[in-house]
Amino acid sequence: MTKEKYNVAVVGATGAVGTRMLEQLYASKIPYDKVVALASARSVGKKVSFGSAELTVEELTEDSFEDIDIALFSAGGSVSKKFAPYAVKAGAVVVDNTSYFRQNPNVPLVVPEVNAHALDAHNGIIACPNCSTIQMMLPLEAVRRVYGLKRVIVSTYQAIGGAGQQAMLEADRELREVLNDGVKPTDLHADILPCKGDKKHFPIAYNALAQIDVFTDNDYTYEEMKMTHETKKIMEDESIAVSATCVRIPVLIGHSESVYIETEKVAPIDDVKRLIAEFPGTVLQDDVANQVYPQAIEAVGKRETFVGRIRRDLDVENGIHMWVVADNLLKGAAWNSVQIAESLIERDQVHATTEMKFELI
Ligand code: NAP
Ligand code: 3JN
Repeated sequence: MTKEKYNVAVVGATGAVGTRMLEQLYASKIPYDKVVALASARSVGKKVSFGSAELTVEELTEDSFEDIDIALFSAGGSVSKKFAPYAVKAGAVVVDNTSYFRQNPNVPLVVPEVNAHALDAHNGIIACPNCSTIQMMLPLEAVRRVYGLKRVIVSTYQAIGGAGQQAMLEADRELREVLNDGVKPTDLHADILPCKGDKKHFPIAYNALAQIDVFTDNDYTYEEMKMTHETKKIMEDESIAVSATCVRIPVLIGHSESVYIETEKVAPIDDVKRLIAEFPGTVLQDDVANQVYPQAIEAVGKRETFVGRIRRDLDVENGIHMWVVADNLLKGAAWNSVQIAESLIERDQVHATTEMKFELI
C-alpha cells in the first residue's frame, strides 16, 4: 500500500556508486523519512553527504533493515548475496546494483524506460543491470518497438569510474607520475586495473585495456557476457544476437559505446533518429554538419543517455551504427537504481514479500 514516507537504506554508501545513490535519492521524487548510510566496519562513524546534511555511516549487519522500506545495494556481489535476503526477510524491497541476482529467474532486471512492467512481478529483489547494458537499452528499445531487433555488435569505451574509487585513485596517480615526474607509461606500476583480483595488472594512463572483469571460458570477459545475457533478459527475447567487446579507456566518468544493430524491417534513418529523440531518457545529439555528437565529458552529472552518429551500414541494408554515451555512475548505476525505486512507488509495489525466494546464509 502506498505510504506517505519511506525509510531508505543505502548499502555501500561510501563508494563511487553509493555516494551518488545518496545524491540521486536526495534529488528524487521519493518522499523519504529516514535515510540510513551503511558500509563495512572500516567506515563506521565516517560522514557522507546527503543534500546539505551529513549522515553518519553505520556498519551493515543482518539486523540493519528492521524498519526499512527500500534498500539500495551497491557494495559488491558477495555483500548482496549475504545481506539482500535479510533485507527482504525484514520486509524491505531491495534494488540491487550488483550482478549477483541479475540472472535469477525470480528477480526482474529493470531499466524503467524499457521494462518497468517487470517490477510488478517482484519477489523482494529487483536487479539493476550493468552500466554498459543500461545505456545501450534505451536507443535499442526505441528502434526495436517499431522495426524489431535481430542482432547487436557493440564495442565499449568504458570510464575508469566503473571500476570503483580505488581504480580512479590509481589512474590519478599514474597520470601524475607521467606528467609531473616523466615516468614512461610502460614503467608505471598498477595494482588494480584491468581487474582487481586478476593475475596481472596494467597501467591505464595513456592506454586502452581490452579487458573488463575476468575472462570466461569462451574468451569473452564477464563484462561482455553480461551485455549479452542482460540484453536478452530485459528485452524478453533470447533470439537477439549480442556480441560485445569491452574496453577501458583513460576517461574518469562517462561510458561511450559504438553500437551496430540489424533490425528485422529496414528502418529509414530519419525515423530512427525521430524514435530515439522521442524515447524517454534519451537525447539525440546528431548533427554532423555542425560536429554535434555525444561526448563523455558532457554526459557527466546527467541522468540522460545521449545518442548520435546514427547512420546506415555501407553494405547491410538493415544495419545501423550509432554512438551512445551516458554517465556510467548515474544512468549506469545510481540513477537507474533510484529511478527503479521511484517506479516501484508509482506502481504501488513497495511491499513486504510473503513467499521468501532467497536463501538466508
Ligand atoms: P567502491 O567505490 O569500491 O565502493 C564499494 C562500497 O562497498 C563501499 O561503500 C564499501 O564500504 C562497501 N563495502 C565493501 N565491502 C563491504 C562489506 N563487506 N560490507 C559492507 N559494505 C561493504 O565500488 P563502487 O564502484 O561503488 O561499486 C560497488 C558495487 O556496485 C560493485 O562491486 C558492483 O557490484 C556494483 N556496480 C555496478 C555497476 C553497474 O554497472 N550497474 C557499476 C559500478 C558498480 P567501505 O568504504 O566501508 O569499504
Ligand atoms: O567496470 C565497469 O565499468 C562496470 C563495472 C561493474 C561492476 C564492477 C564490479 C562488480 C559490476 C557489475 O555491475 O556488473 C560488478 C558485479 O556486481 O559483478
